[in-house]
Amino acid sequence: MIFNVENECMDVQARRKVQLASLKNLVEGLYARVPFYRNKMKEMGIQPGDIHSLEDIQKLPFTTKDDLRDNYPHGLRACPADRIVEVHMSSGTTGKPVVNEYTSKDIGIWSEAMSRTLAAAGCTKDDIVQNCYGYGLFTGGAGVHFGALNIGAQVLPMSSGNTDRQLMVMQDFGSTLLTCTPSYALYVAEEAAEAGINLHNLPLNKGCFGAEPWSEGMRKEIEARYAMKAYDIYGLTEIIGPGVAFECEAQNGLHVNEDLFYPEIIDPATGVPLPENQRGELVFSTLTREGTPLLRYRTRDITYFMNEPCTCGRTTVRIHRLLGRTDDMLIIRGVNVFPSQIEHALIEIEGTEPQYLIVVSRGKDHLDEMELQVEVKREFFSDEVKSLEGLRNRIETIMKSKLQVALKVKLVEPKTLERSIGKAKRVIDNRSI
Ligand code: DLL
Repeated sequence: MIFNVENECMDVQARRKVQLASLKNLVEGLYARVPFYRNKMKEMGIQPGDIHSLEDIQKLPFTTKDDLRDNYPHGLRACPADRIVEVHMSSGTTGKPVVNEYTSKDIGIWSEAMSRTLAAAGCTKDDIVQNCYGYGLFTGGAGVHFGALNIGAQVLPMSSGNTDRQLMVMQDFGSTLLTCTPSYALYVAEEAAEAGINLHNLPLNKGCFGAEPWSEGMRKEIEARYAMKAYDIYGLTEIIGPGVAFECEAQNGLHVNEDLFYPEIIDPATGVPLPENQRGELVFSTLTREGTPLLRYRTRDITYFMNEPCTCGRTTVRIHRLLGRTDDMLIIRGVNVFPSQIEHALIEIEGTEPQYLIVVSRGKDHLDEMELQVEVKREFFSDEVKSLEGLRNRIETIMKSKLQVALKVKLVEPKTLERSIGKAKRVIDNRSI
């Protein structure tokens, strides 16, 4: 189902006109209201009046995750504080999170973007949406919630975890649409099998999965276990949350909500935009946002544009399912984790050396597991077992609170982790998606 035929199926040239008008408006607003952007544009010798075509976007500055960190918490806000009605955050590269501040118009944009996303998976007002994305600072729970309400569907705001209860509700309330990370979907399916629940007999028939990389193989597995259609949905906190791009029934690339979020794919080394079918880094400008609008935000996600017309009738450009990242960000159970966050935290923990190795694997239950091997200072290592145990527990507790996801700590003797003469290898990722 197409939620907004007028916008999603608009003539491409007509859409470009709308995008250009929005881009000009965005640039004028940022120049007038956000000193960070005004200064950047002045440094580059550009004024809002210099934007005459969509191609002129190339004259404008990029925004990076570091820019967001440097302007934490409110430096990129483009409206008075009293117009902000909601805030979401996700992990930054160090201690400071990445912040998105929404006005009520922004929440409307998000609802629209997520309505299109859910509708493309077949969601109507008759659906019962079991929303197992986390509610809280994470955008997954709220994003699906707003979209489903806007469609008029019924939402079960489950949040993540507590799998027994998920299964109980799924059966007793007749959920028809499941939303969670793809790895959690597989875990729930496995628990169902263990509990003797035949998912094929339930009304559940579709799911919207994202927030972490997954493969065609994983899709097939989920579709078979649940007897459902599984759709890929993409988004990021900085831009809006989920709802940036989504699959339709063709399941062949993700349609970008490009009247709302203007996409570019650039060569990450040179910043030069790449043509269709060439892999590069995805960049977004928020065309209509008010709270924290962003210009040319570098997502560090790698994909390519698929421009050939889609059988569904939407005319929006598609991106291939995500192919990786340009940085070292890990996604553990849907939570973004940067090795640099771990490093930062370790430096402050007495008794440890700043030598560590992160080993990520996917457990038998399909959920991610993260082990942190940490070198212990020599004087600590000779200590009694009890104090080593204490150190291990302390690191696990600190990491859980800093990263928002649990890991297992393995303490190792000084000088046992391999040293490298070049770039240190801090992560071994044994997951095959
Ligand atoms: O993960 C928003 C979201 C919630 C998307 C629910 C989909 C469903 P962040 O926590 O800011 O936001 O993480 C954003 O997650 O830059 C990608 O690297 C990765 N990611 C998100 N969706 C997908 C996907 C949410 N479908 C980061 N496939 C992004 C692969 C994804 N990676």
